[in-house]
Amino acid sequence: MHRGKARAYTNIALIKYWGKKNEELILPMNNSLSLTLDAFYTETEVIFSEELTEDRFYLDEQLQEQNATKKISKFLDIARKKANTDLKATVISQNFVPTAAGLASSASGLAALAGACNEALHLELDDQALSRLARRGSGSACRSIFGGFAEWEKGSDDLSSYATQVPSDHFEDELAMVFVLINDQKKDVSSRDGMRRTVETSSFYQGWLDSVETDLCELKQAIQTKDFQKLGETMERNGLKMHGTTLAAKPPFTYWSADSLKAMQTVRDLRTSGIPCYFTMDAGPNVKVLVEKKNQTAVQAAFTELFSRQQVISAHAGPGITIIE
Ligand code: 2P0
Repeated sequence: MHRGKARAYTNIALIKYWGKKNEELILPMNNSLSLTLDAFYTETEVIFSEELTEDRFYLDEQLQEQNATKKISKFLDIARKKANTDLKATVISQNFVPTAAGLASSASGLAALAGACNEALHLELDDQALSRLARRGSGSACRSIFGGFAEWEKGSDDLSSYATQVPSDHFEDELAMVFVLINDQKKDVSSRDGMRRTVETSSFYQGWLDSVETDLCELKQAIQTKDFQKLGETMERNGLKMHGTTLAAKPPFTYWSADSLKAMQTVRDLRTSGIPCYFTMDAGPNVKVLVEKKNQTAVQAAFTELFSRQQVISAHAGPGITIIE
C-alpha cells in the first residue's frame, strides 16, 4: 500500500489563462499570473493498493460517479506511468470552502492530488516538476504549487510549461481579496468548454492574444514597484478583456449575471469615493475584489450592504502546497 496526502490552496489569476494550444497536454496560449489565497483549499489523500480493481474518488465524503472519477483516473494514469505501476487508487478529497458554494476549485483540487501522488508513489518531483504534473490535471493547478504570486510560463511542450514563484518582497502581505459570491442558478459553461469555444470561434480572441503580454509585463512591474493602483488597473483591464472574448464566440455567452454587474459598479463607486479597489472574474458570476488590507473593512462593509453576509468572504495571500503526514 502506498499513501500520500497534501493540501493546496486555490489561486485567482490577475492575468488570466484563457485558451489552450494543446488540449491533451494542457499547454496554454498565453502566460498567466496569479495570487494564491489562504481562505479556500483542498486536502487530498491518495492510497494506491493491490486490493483495488478500479479507482475510487470520494469528494467531501461522497463517492463520485463515473464522469468525475474518469478525470481523476486520467490524471492518476499520468502519475502511474511516471512510477511504472498499474496499482489502482482510492482518492479522498475534501474542499474547505466557506458554505455558500460556487467556489469549488479545480486549481486547489488537482494541485493537492498531484502533491499526494508525488508522496504516495515516491516520485520525488521538485516544485517545477510537480507544477508540470499538476498542469496535466488542470491548467490553473500548476500555479497552486506556489504561495503568493505565481507565473505560469506557457512554454512550448510538456517540459517547458510550468509555474514559478514571482519575487515580490512580501508585497502580497499588504493585499486582501474580497469575494462576492453570486449564485444565479444559471447553467454554467465550464471553463474548459468556454475557452475552447472562444479560441475556435471568437473574432475577439486575436485581440486578447495581441495584448496579454503587455498586460503581464505591466502587472509584473506593478509587483516589483509595489504599485497597488497599477496592479489593480492592469488586473481589472485584463479580466474584462478575457470576458469580452466570450461575447463574440459562436454561440456567444457570458459568465456575468445582473448581480455581477451590480458588484462591478460598487467597485467603481468605491473608487470614486476614494477607496482604491479593483475587480476580476473567472468562469462564473462571482466577483473578486482586490484591495489593500488597510481598506479591506470599508470594501467588506460596502458589499454587505448590498449582499448577504455569507456572500462576502475575505482572503489574504496564502501558502504553497504542503504535505500532510
Ligand atoms: C485562470 N480560469 O487563469 C482562468 C481564468 C478561468 C478563467 O484557469 O481546462 O479549470 O482544467 O485547464 O484550469 C479555469 O480553468 O481549466 C481557469 P483546465 P481550469 O484562472
